[in-house]
Amino acid sequence: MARILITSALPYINGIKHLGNLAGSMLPADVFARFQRSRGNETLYICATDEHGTPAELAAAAAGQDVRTYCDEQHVLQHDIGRAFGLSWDWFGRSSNPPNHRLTQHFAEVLEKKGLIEERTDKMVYSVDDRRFLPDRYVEGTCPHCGYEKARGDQCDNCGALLDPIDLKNPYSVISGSTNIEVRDTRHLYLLQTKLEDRIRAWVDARADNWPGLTRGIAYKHLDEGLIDRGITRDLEWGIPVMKDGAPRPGFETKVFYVWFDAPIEYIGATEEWAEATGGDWKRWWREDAGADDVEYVQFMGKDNVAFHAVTFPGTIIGSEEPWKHVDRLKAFNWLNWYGGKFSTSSRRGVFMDAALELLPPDLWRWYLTANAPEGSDTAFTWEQFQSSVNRDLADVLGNFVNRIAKFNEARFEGLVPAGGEPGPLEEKLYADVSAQLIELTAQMDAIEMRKAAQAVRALWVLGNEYLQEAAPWTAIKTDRDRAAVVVRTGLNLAALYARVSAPFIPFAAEKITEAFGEPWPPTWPSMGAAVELSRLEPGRPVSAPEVLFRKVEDEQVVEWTERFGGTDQA
Ligand code: B3M
Ligand code: ZN
Repeated sequence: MARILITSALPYINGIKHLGNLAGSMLPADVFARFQRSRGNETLYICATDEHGTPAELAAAAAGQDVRTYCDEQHVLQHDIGRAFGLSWDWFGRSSNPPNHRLTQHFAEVLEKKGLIEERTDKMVYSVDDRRFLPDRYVEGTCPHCGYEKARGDQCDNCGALLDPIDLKNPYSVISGSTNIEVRDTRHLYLLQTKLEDRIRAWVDARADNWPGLTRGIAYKHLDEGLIDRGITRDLEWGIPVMKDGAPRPGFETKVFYVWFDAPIEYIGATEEWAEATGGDWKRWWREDAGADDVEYVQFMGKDNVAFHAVTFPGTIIGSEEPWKHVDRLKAFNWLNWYGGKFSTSSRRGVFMDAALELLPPDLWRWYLTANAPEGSDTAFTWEQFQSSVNRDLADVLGNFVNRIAKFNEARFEGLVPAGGEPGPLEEKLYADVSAQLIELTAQMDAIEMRKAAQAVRALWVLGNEYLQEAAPWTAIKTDRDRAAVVVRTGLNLAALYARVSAPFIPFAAEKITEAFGEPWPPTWPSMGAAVELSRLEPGRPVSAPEVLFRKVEDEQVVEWTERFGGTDQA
């Protein structure tokens, strides 16, 4: 039994996430976690809200709330909506909780002892009208790299470059819109990444062969551009206080750690929260001197987060020279776009997780977003594609199969798994085809190739439909009841198998099938031997037809939602 630690990028606290956020981190991490658990691997899936920095302060101000109250409320909302989507986090923590405070302060202290942190006076953007410094997202302007006019102080959303606010051309305050901006001196802690550069590169070299091309490319792009010493404190009130020898650090009383310094540390902090709540042992997952050396650690994130996970956070850990668990595999995703443009949190463009669940059950979203995951390139959500994908795959192929075979069994075999007859050539062929697809599916799941894995699941569903069509139990029953019994028994076993392999993708429907068939939940992943897996249900076991598994998305709904959500190609 292996031990698998899984984290997905921590969603910012600034409001319910859109489908693009879900598709590029939390959902694929959940699919992978469910797969690993069903294989019997000891699995820990950790996530949390990322509650510090300018995103939190700006959103709280916009909501007219103090930051703490805002974060308290939004954390609960994000937790509940994630659960409603079936996200099977073992823990959903908060970066503002005490473990992250302790750990972040610990890392800073150790890094300073190793000579990797330095106080520097540096130039920062200051808004004269707002009478304050404008860190990160408090300032916007034109990107010096690509000319995009709404680049944020910390990062350009257009070209992905990490920015320093003073690099922006034509800067303006996000608080007041004022362009009365000066560059003033302020004192901050700097992490000396220039001293770490060689060690980080060696670390990347040692594992990047195992990373997908997208991750590897971004990691080396950043390394090749050359690392710079990075400010890890900010002139903000909300965040983790900067300490020295157990007291506020002189000169830093009104400053806190930079959100991107503390956020990845919350992966560890949230595991500590989990341990406190459940009696688990967090060090077994995170400290190589406490058993974590045999953990496989897999991270999920959107491509804009890769540099922080592949270069800067490893730098924090490497610099500490402490035996922390490092990431083994980094799975990154491109953008899910909304038609021709981007989803946007600030302008509420696209469908958000709460609205999605008001429209349709979670499995439909989960299936579409996994089967069409933005893996190889950016992909666009359109209602038309969504409708055809879920209607065809879920309703026509899977739903129809399960319903048809279970109903037929109720009509002709009193709803009991039929006895009698021996498998023949059609079944032998089916076993061979199903075994091949099970091998393919398991390999793609292992490789975290979400689209290919979904394709393999769909191929298994199609095999069942083809089999039923050819074996035609409704004809056989007229002349050869034993033959019909073999086909129905095989069909029911296929349906039960579908529940097991589909559960990571569509857990709600899978559970309904499982229940109707009297199978155990949570499910176990099948072996690759279809002959055995398709002879599991013992004759005489009662099985019922689950209620409608998937309702079709109607044309009128597509028209209505296109109108309501502004689905157009105009960005
Ligand atoms: N909250 C950024 C994002 O959602 C950030 C991820 C933190 S992971 C440690 O894009
Ligand atoms: Zn840019």
